Amino acid sequence: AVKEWTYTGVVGQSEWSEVFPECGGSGQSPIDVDTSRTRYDPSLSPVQPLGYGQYGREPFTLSNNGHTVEMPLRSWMGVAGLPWQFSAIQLHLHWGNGVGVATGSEHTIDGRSASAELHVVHYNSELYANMSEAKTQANGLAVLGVLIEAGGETNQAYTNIFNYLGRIRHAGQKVAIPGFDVQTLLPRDLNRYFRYNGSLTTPPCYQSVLWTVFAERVRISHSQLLKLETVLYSTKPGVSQPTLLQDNYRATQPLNHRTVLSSFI
Ligand code: SG4
Ligand code: ZN
Repeated sequence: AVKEWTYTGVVGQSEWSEVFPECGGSGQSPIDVDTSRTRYDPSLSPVQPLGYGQYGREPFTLSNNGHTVEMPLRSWMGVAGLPWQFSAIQLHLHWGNGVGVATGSEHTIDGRSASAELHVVHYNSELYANMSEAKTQANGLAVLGVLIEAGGETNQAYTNIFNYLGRIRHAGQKVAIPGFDVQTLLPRDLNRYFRYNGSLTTPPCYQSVLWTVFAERVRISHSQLLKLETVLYSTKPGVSQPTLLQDNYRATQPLNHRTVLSSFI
């Protein structure tokens, strides 16, 4: 059976490791990237999304899984510029609660949070047959992380997702949405990023992820952020007290023995 977990409450994140031992490991994610301690690695080449723009006529499926809004990607989408070939699996977001200070991202840079964070999850298709085989293995997964700030104009790329959040307000709901160029969700500059070995940021917290966190942030408008933060519920349809799906980000974890590499000076 799948064990349940939440971000707060009885089995909140400080208790994850009691049920999911890997969550107490020494190489966990997310982390704070302390830019005074990153190491420039000239061998880190630009990240190259493969086929993100070839969405064709096929719709994507957007779902509320109770922990996030998630969108499976096509099997032929992938990413190059990493030490192995990785195939895309899905993307999802993390965010805050619409009140007070700008929190919501999982990674922080020099102690500062962004308002939200996009994750594009890939598996190592050179070494492993599929996602379930890869997700427990070192370098089995590669996640691209994009910090999202609020302010300014409507971001049309994110509208492709946010327009449909009202159709999947409750956990377990799905909606088909028109295909769009997934690369438009990423920052323009894919040359500058931080790279480190970490984990899934949710249980079971497998330490299998080669993380790429882009230095450039993307912007969405304040009203787009507010929509993301207030439209979805973590509860199933029909419950008497629906709970908003908010603050679905994990606290930063100790870096311990690890070094964060940067692709730029
Ligand atoms: C979200 O909960 C996704 O819905 C999960 O996807 C994902 O787990 C999990 O986040 C952890 O991913 O990039 N934040 S993260 O480290 O991709 C996996 C599913 O459960 C295994 C399908
Ligand atoms: Zn994530």
